[in-house]
Amino acid sequence: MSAVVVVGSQWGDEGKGKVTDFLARKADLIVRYQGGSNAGHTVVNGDKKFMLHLIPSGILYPDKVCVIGNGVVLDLELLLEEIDRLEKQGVDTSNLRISSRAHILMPYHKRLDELQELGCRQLGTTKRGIGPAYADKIERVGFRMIDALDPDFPSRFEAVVREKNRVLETVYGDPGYDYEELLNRVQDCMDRLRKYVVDTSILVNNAINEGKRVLLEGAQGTLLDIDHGTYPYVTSSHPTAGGACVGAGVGPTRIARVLGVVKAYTTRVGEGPFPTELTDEVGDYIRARGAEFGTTTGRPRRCGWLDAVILRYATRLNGLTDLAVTKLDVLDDFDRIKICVAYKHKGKIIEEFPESLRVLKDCEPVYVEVEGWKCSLEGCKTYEDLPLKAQRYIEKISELTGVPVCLVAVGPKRQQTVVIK
Ligand code: 2SA
Ligand code: GDP
Ligand code: MG
Repeated sequence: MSAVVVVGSQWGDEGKGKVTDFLARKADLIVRYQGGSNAGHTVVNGDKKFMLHLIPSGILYPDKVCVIGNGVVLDLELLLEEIDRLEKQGVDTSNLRISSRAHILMPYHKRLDELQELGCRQLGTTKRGIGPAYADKIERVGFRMIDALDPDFPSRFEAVVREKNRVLETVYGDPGYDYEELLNRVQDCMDRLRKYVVDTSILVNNAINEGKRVLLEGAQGTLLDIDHGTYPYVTSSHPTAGGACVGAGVGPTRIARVLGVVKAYTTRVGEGPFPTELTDEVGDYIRARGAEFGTTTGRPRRCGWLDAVILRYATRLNGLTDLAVTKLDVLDDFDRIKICVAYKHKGKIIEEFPESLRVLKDCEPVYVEVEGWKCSLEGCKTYEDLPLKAQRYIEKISELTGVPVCLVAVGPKRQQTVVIK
């Protein structure tokens, strides 16, 4: 049994791309299990930087099979752009496999997302069509990859496009789509993509049965989960570990470990409450030092101190067995660093992450302070290389969550990763 889930423990952008790329060197198969081109996973190898949106972060290794699982919603044109961009950067993408059950994210999903964001919904989405695509999947009017290869596809598609046009015109005054043109766009993409399409659940389960090492890579993070996140300020999929089983087509008994990726502080893009947010110059400093801007949209990320209430919540929901702490180097210059250990709400101490957004919005963080290490971690290669105060910060995270830390990232590059034995 050798599948490991890599999951975001906060609001996304914890460095899952970097951690997955690092772990992928010892894996055989890497699977993305949910989300779509809203995700932005950055991998830095040498002096080359790769932004991945749909393709798993194992793709930089030519000998690894990279799978886009059934839980992903696929923007076909953006996927082809991503494949072309990687090939231009010298990355071999021939080991990519796409689930025949993955749903297609159509141009009208993006248009609807944009229009909804202009209206009453304003969640701060990436406008990549994610909500409307998952809504169609649940409403059972979506199209899977296998459906787009079926001879009946044109007629089914025509009926759906007609209905989408009716909604676009009547609700939003939008001209809608020419069906023939849209069909051609989808079919052109499918002509290029069909060679990658397989039943990926068979592939992944066979790999596990053969004792191969499988990584299941999440996108976004625990607090953006449609069920467990800060609803409605969430994405429309399940970034949590449970989503890995559904989105990759494997049973829970096949999961050996769940690795929570934890940024050494907290960030969030989009709207919604954020108890430890720093709207002052400290927050601005972290944003600048950590280059906290959206990988997909370029939006500035909101920044704040580490929040252990969130980490305990993520530990429970995902059944975390290990942690990877990233971006520790961003805190290099602080004299003192704060960690939120509980919330105070109307004079009462709260230790569990509240389900009511009204309560969460009014929660004040209760902080403990630790001393900063005040030196550069950039060149640290082993745990012993880390200054004692940095080691203490890592140990504090372990103590507050009850989960051991197995990796620490001290810079964006692959080699700037410390393994804790
Ligand atoms: P959506 O587009 O429907 O999934 O948006 C709903 C909420 O989910 C948030 N979300 C994200 N949060 C952090 N990172 C994401 N990926 C990009 C990145 C984001 C970017 O890597 O930086 O470039 O802006 C991501 N994707 C979705 C989103 O902000 C909404 O709060
Ligand atoms: P993901 O969505 O979880 O994969 O994270 P993103 O790629 O959106 O954002 C993380 C950013 O931090 C990327 O630009 C990474 O290159 C960068 N990064 C990852 N780990 C580290 C680290 O340890 N230190 C620094 N300084 N940057 C890091
Ligand atoms: Mg990201």
